[in-house]
Amino acid sequence: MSQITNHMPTAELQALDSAYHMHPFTHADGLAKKGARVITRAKGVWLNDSEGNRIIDGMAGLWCVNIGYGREELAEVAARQIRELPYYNTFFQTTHVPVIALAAKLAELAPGDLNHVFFAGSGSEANDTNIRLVRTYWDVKGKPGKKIIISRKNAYHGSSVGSGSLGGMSGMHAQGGMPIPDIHHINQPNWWAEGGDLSPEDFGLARARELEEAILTLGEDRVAAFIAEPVQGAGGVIVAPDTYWPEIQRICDKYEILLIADEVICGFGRTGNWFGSQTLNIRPHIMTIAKGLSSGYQPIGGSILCDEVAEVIGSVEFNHGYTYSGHPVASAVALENLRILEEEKVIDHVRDVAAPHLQKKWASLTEHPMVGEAKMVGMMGSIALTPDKASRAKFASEPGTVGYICRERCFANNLIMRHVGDRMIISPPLVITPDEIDILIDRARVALDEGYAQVKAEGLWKAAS
Ligand code: PXG
Repeated sequence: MSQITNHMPTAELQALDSAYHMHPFTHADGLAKKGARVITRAKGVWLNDSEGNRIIDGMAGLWCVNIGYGREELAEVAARQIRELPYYNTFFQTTHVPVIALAAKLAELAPGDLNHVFFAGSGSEANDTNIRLVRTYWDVKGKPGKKIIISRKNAYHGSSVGSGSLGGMSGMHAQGGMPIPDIHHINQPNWWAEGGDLSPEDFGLARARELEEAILTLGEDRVAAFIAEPVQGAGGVIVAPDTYWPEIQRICDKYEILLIADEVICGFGRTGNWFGSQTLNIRPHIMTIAKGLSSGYQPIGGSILCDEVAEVIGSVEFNHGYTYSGHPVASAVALENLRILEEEKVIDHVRDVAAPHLQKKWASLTEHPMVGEAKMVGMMGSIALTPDKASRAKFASEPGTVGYICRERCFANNLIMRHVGDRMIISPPLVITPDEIDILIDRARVALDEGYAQVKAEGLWKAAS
C-alpha cells in the first residue's frame, strides 16, 4: 500500500478508514455512507481538518487536552524519554525515574492523605483496578462479604467490562453481558430531567438519601464502596444541586464504605481546582485519574489511594497490573504536563479569567428560545434544550433527535460542541482565551439558531405529553 498521508484526498482517506478502522461508539454502516471527519493537526484550541477547515475545539478532544494542542515541551520530553528508556515495566520489584517522579508529584498535588498511585493506561483500566482494590481491601480487613459497589445511573466510568458495569449507561449494559455481579445503581441528581415538582435543594437531598437507603437495604456488611464523578461528564455535564454532595459525604462518613471519586474528567483543573473533589468538598478514599493527567498527549491513568487503603492493600500481594502501568514515556509526558499546569498557573487562569468569562457567556445562552437551564462548573458546561422552558418539557421526538441536529449545526459552523441526548455540552482546553471564548459562544449561538430553524421546519417543535 502506498503511504497514507494528510495530503490524500479526503474521500480516499474516508474510504480506507471505513474499510479498515472500527470506531468506538459508532454505527459503522452509517459512518461509511457519510465519511469520518479527518483531523490533520492542531494548535492551542484550534483543530484543522483535511478540508482546510479551522475548527474551535469546545471539547478539548475528549475532555482531556487541558493545556491545549501543540506544546513542543511535551514532544521534547517524549523524544528524550524514548531515547533514554522507551519502556520498562514496574513489575518484579523494578522501577524507573519517570514513574517515581510522577507518583511523588501526584501525592503532592492530591488533597489530604491521597498519597499512593497505582498506574494504568486509561480511566477504564483504573476503574477496573478500583473494583479489585476495594474488594481486596475488605477481604484483607476480614470482611469478605463487602463486595457491592454502588454507582449511579447515567454515570460513565469507562468501557471495559468492569468499568462499563460501574457506569450506568443502559445502552452499554445491553451489549456484551454487563453489568458484572455486585454492582448496584442508584438514581442520578439530574434535577432538570428528573426533579419533577421538587425544588433543586430537596431533590438533591432526596437523591443523596438513595445512597443511604441502598446501603440499608443491601446491608452495610455487603457494601464495599460508592463511586461517582464529582460532576457527571459523559452523562451530559450534570451538576448536582448544592445539597447533594454534603449529604453524600455525611452518608459515606456514617457507614463503613469507601468513597471513590472518579476524577477522570474533573481532575487537573477542569473545575477550577486541581481536583473536582476540592471544588465540591468531597473527601474520597480513592480517586480515579486519566485524561488531563497527560492532557491526552499520552495514554495514562491511575488510582490514587489514601494512606489507610494503601497500607491495607500493601499488607498482601495484590495480583493486579498492566504491561503499561507507569509507562516511562507516558509518565514523563504527564509530569511535564503537570509542570506546565503548575508553572503557567493554568488553574489560576481558569478560576480568575476563563471560567468567569465563559460562565457569563454560557448563562446568556438561556435567552435563546430553545435553551432551558445552562449549567457550568469551572470549564465544563451544559445547556438543556427544551420546547417549553417553564415546564422543563422534553421534546416529543426520540431523545437526542434535536440534540443531534444542533450538534451537526455546530460542526457545520466549525465548532466542536457535543450533544448528550437533548443537552449540549462543552469542555474546552483550559488555556482558552477570552477572545476565543467569544468566538466559541458566537458560533454556538449561530448553531442554535440554525438548529432551532431546522427543528421548526421539520415539525419537531413539540413537547412530549
Ligand atoms: N471515568 C470517567 C469519568 C470518564 O469520563 C472514563 C472513566 C474512562 O476513561 P478511558 O480513558 O478509559 O476512556 C471516562 C472517559 C464521551 C466520552 O462521549 C467520555 C469518555 C470516554 C469516551 C467518550 O463523553 N470518558
